[in-house]
Amino acid sequence: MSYRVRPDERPETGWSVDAARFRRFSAVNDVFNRSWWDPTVRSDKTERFYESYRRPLEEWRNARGFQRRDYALRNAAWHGADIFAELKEDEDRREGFLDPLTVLREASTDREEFASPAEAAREVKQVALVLGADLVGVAESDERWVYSEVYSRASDGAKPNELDSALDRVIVIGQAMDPSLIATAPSALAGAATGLGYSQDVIVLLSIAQYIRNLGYSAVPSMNDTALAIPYAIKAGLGEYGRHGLVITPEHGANVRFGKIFTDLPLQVDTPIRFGVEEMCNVCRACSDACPSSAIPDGVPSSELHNVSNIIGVKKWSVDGEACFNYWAKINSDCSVCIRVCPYTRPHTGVRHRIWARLASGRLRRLALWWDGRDSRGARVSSKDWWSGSETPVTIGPTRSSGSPNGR
Ligand code: B12
Repeated sequence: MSYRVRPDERPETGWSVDAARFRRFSAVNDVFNRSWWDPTVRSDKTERFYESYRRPLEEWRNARGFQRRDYALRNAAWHGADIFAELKEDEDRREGFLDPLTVLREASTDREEFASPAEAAREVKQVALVLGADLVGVAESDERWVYSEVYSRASDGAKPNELDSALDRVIVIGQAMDPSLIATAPSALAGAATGLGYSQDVIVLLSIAQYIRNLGYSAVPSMNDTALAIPYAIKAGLGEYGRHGLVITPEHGANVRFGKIFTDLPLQVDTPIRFGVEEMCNVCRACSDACPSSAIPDGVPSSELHNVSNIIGVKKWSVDGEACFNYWAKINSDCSVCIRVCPYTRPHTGVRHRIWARLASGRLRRLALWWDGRDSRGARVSSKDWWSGSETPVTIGPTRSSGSPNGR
């Protein structure tokens, strides 16, 4: 990584929240939950989409990347996360997706003391990296990003969000996704990168939470449930917000998933970072041009809503979740085209990358984009090439805890 990474000194990292209009988001309104209760989103196609994750499709699409072995791999990659999600469904819990993970031993009754919050944060980050996180940072808990209520499949409506507000620190972890799979998006094969990310996340989050509990503190591991990952990842110094509505990290670009652990262990928090992403997204339209469902805005940040699946009162680039998810239902898999084409999704090693990164985080960013265009970087890789082994699965790049910009 050779971006010019610097602390973001702007209040709220430059994103404007209109306090008078702002309303916390109810998870009942995210587009996945709406696809259960809202007839304007639910359809035969969305049912079939979910079904394709549970049992083999009877008819395979005759398109590369959407054949039997692609779905076989995708669903195998999801298997670990699925086990935890389904474990307590009879208690109306879908752990990791609608409810926090709870497969943990009790916390120890006596507390380990740390010399300082800085020392505690250093140690927890070291532990997080050794337990399998690729990136880790710490943020202060912020009620605005905690769901006002969560979704209950049993009642097909809202239930209270039980997160304890005394847990005032959030450890955010990043898990890089396999770039060789993402390069084939859109495809069921690329969906394996998503599934793997979640399956790995579950184990890493549970292990870090158990470590903290063994020291006598509370720790609630959370994946997609409970709170919005993106504002927390930004606050924890893991990356900057991009036009595609995703966090772009200096190590893996947007090709990364986030999990979080809420804790009362006193930890020093990290500072948000800047490395030219906002300026780059102002001149780049790679994601909005390539998005198959035209769900990504090509204009300036705005607080206008596409539909009830957007949070109210935040001026930002916002994706049309209905359009995005409709496309998933059409192709029977999730889509990662915006990640594939994003200029920050690239091998983060070697001299060429270092030069590119310097250009991208400075005034010559347009030259960096031109260079990418000339090299056709971000072009879709055929799943046939992936299966033939000519696209070797790439090992994941550098790791970092916030506050140590050069990695471990
Ligand atoms: C629901 C959801 C979706 C839905 C629908 C979103 C919706 N509006 O309903 C859809 C189908 C669009 C979707 C698609 C994808 N998603 Co998604 N999604 C989520 C999920 C589970 C909940 C987010 C939510 O509640 N959104 C509803 C409202 C709040 O949406 P919104 O107003 O448009 O706000 C979005 C952003 O603007 C941002 N945001 C919200 N508040 C604020 C405030 C500030 C100040 C800022 C700067 C940003 C910000 O977060 C929201 C993300 O949807 C999160 C996990 C989580 N708990 O955060 C993952 C998550 C955001 N998705 C993720 C990913 C990777 C994807 C996909 C690439 C698919 C894939 N392969 O996994 C695509 C990308 C599409 C895109 N360009 O956004 C990652 C993002 C990682 C990253 N690098 O940033 C997350 C964090 C999951 C994870 N475990 O890592 N997703």
